[in-house]
Order: sequence, then C-alpha cells, then structure tokens
Amino acid sequence: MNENQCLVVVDIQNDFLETGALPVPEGSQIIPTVNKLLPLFKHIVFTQDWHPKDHISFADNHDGKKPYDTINLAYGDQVLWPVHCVQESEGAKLASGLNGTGKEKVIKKGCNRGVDSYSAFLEADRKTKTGLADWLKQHSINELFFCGLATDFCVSWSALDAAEEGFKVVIIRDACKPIDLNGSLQKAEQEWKKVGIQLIESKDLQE
Ligand code: VGL
Ligand code: ZN
Repeated sequence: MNENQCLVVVDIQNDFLETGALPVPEGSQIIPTVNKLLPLFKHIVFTQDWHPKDHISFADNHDGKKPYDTINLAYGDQVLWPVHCVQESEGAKLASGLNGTGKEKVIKKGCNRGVDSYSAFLEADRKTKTGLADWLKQHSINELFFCGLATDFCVSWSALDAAEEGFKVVIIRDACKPIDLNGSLQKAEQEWKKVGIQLIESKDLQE
C-alpha cells in the first residue's frame, strides 16, 4: 500500500461486539481480519463512538420509546439505540483483541448530546465537522479503505461522506459486519454503487 492510502478502522469497541450493549452479530469475527490488514498500511485512523450519558440517540432518554424505534428530530430521522459507548465506560473502549499499534489518529464522534454522528466526517446535522477530512488532506491522503462496525451505519455513513469529500473509497467487505435494521444494509449498498465506492475482500489486499 502507498503513502496516499489510509485504513480507517471504524468503531471496533466492546459495546458493538456480541456481548456488548448494542451487539453487531458476529462483530468480534472481524478482529483477526483487521489485525492482518493493519501492517499493510502506512496510515491508520481509528474511530470511536463516544457518547455522553444523556445522548439523544439513547431510547432510555425518550419517554415511552424502546431501542430500535425511530423518531424524527430537527436534523431528520433518528434510530433510538440501547445505551452504548458512554464516554470513559468499558463498553466504549476499543476491543481488547484489536492491535492498536500503528494508529496515528483517533476520531471520537457522537460527543454532542443533541446530535448523533454515525459518520467520522460530519455529524447528523450534516454541518458539524469532526476534522478528519482536513487531517487526511494535510497528510496527502487521497484513498481510504474502510473496515469495522457496523457496515450499514458508521462504516457506510463514513464511506459516503468520504466519497463526497473527494476521496477514492474502498470498503473491505469481510472486515466489516452489519446490524441490518429494516433493510439498512441493502439501502447502504445501493448508495455506495451510486457514488462509485468499491467493494473488495481482505484477501485482495494480501495477495
Ligand atoms: C453505530 C449505531 C449507533 C455504529 C454507532 O458504530 O455503526 N451504530 N451508534
Ligand atoms: Zn452511537
């Protein structure tokens, strides 16, 4: 891999593993795959979902609502989730089996109480920037390879925003796992096709 390419490792945190608060089915299965990808890259960015306790995306913070209900907020539809990735909690930590050596930057997102942020670039208000695009451009990075959790939420939203920012975008399919809620995976795949996001398997990089 070359100096203009970066691996973006999305939200591989305890709460998204099978035993976590917002389990992604088979989530932990990608950890060995991601560990094999890490040494191939000169640039590596990790993201971490990092919510305050009173975050607007938590069903518990809305009377009469259950996890996985959808509500409408000023910035659009919001799925309500179980309480997850609370700042400084065990569930918010990066998965312990994940090899963190080589990571240059960690982007924490979803830190504002009133706005969710699936994307590592732009919060759900579609205005507030995380600073990731500028950091990547300062490092002359023009191509991003995505892996992590969940394929159809944080990976997809990040990949779509990256394409919008002008990066070449590749998703490493077997290094991601989906939640698949109400057709979200199929919807995501259709959006990727529209903007020319490429899908590969991890073995395509290791050959
Ligand atoms: C995520 C739902 C809520 C993700 C984060 O990392 O895909 N999904 N917060
Ligand atoms: Zn979240």
